[in-house]
Amino acid sequence: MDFEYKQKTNAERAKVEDLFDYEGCKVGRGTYGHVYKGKRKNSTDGREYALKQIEGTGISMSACREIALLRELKHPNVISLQKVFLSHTDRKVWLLFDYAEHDLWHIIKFHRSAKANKKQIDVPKNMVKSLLFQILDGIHYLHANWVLHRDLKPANILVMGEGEERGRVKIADMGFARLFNSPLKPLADLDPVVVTFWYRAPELLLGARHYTKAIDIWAIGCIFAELLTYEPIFHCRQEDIKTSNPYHHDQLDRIFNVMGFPQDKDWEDIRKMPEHGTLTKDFKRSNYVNCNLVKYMEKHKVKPDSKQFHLLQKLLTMDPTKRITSELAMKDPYFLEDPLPSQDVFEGKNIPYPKREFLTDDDDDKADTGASKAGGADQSSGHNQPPAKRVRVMPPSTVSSSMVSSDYQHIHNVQAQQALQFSSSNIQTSTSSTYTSRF
Ligand code: 0SQ
Repeated sequence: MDFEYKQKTNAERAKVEDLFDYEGCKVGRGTYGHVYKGKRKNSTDGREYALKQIEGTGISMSACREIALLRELKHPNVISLQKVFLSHTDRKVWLLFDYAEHDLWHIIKFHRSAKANKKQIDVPKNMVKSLLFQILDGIHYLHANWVLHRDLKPANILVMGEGEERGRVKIADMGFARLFNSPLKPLADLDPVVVTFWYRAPELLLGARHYTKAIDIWAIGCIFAELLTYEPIFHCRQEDIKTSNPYHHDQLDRIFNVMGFPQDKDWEDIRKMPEHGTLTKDFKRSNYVNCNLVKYMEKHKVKPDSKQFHLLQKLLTMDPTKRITSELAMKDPYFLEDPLPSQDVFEGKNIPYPKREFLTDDDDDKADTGASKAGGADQSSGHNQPPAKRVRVMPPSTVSSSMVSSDYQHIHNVQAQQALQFSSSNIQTSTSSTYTSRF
């Protein structure tokens, strides 16, 4: 390439380190990369940004996919990609997002500790309703555009702090799921990592071969229950995953202990599930006769005749074909009853949750042993996220053998390549069309 032209484009190219202050402000680290809280240099507006430095170098397949996907999406309740920076000196890819100070993992943890310490925290009256409505709104948008999340859990539900979008939910994916982009892909060749299946739908645990919208809806039901009780509804001992088998006996046992064992009439096609044979061999219906969601929620002071309980039941329906859709859930009587959901989930009240802590390199090392301070094992609560062994620091992340259908995956890979080759309005570079080959 023409040397002068290269010099000119190099000089013109905006560099993340020239535009943002972020040194010493790492707020997250995981297999997906590092996330920093940053502010624009030479700006007095005080606006905060999240800068994600993608793990590895160059435009990897997953970087490609993330950029291609996010640049197509625009919804107030879905994380929004502002810009991409390609750093030519170290071949790093940086993604710029608006900064979300909170997430449901930290919010729930805060309330659980307060409850354990008998500390009274005032929660805005309709906060749970507003959170749920906005989660459904974001997921409805994704589902309408045939994007499945595949790893919904409290750590992936961000909430904006003070600022223009105060108290607004942003659905994100902080990472990991896409490392394993098929539920059938063997995990056996990986280091054993401790993972949670708390948000996994029963059909996945019984060997369902494809991710579906209904699987995301089950996870939303789990999150809703956790917001109402501050306890993960399907809490289960975490396992060291050494096998690709989707069947997890203890996790299914926990689901049946809360929900009861499904009647044949409630889930007719359960017989067609790949792991149905194992299920009938391992489980006895009679062990769960006294188990049901009414009892479980009553124990947690949620009335079975309330609208919130009825919606929870529709979200946590065992048969995926009978589970409510996001569209119908948003029209549920729960959301029509006073108090109505609001845009600012904090309703203008004081936000009691602490800001994210900055991580040090020391914390990075500790992440390898699960002793991180930012979202690592929460020893006090007894509801730890997995002691992260090379899994995550903050927020905690789980391994989820996730996927969309393989067709979708393929389309996305092709689109991702094309998008990066022929784009792009928001990729901060002057010679974008040649980046994939040269970077
Ligand atoms: O939140 C992110 N940083 N990324 C993100 C958000 C989402 C949806 C909420 C739209 C599903 N997906 N991703 C994403 C993360 C990693 C990869 C490789 C691809 C997409």
